[in-house]
Amino acid sequence: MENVQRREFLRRAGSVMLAAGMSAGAAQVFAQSKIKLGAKDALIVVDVQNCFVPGGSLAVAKGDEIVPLINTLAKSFQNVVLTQDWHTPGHVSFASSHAGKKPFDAVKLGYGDQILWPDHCVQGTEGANLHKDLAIPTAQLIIRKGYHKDVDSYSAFMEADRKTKTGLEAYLKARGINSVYVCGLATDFCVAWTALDARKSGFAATVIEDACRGIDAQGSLAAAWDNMKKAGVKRIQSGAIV
Ligand code: VGL
Ligand code: ZN
Repeated sequence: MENVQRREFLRRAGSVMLAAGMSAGAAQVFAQSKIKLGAKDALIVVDVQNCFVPGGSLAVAKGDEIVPLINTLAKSFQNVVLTQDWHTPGHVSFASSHAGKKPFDAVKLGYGDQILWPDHCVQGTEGANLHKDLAIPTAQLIIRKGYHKDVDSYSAFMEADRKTKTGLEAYLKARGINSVYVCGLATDFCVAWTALDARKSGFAATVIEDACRGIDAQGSLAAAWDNMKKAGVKRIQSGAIV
């Protein structure tokens, strides 16, 4: 390029950048800046259990893919809580507990509509164990949920009767935590309900989308994102953190 042409090119490139509201330097900083995490933030790793990964009884497609990413994410947090779906044998959420019903049918229970699932995450079984590659030695609390035989609990905060608390809210508040980041399985059930209840309890809530996988039964994934958006749940990718 000749000098005059070159100067003209640079002048135009510069005005494009200014039109976008950024200097070249600012654009670079913007691309690289990560969310600042501290003592008031917690990562909640939802239900990364054998039953929910390929080979399990309620397998979420590609559910195993998120395990290494979650291990990496956890290193950025001072506070990490793990959850385990932890059902009794013959749990009310199992299709096998309802004569004539099959998995993914819906029934009306005392507390509302319940989707019926294959038997999964029965207390003390291999299927209920955390995935063997989940490696988060710094995790401070494992909260179990869904252990009342007649009540399900997708949410890590509140059972499906919408009255019975798991204790997670009080635990987090007692520790001065005001913002939770949620990842794990499944996006449209336990992750979404946990994030929604976090908002109801007054926490800032963010779902790390690529560190989750969904079940997506009858449009449930799109509906979950819609509900979360309306409730003020933020949606980010892991690159905003790591
Ligand atoms: C879940 C269905 C039934 C979940 C748990 O972890 O998302 N989904 N139980
Ligand atoms: Zn369950």
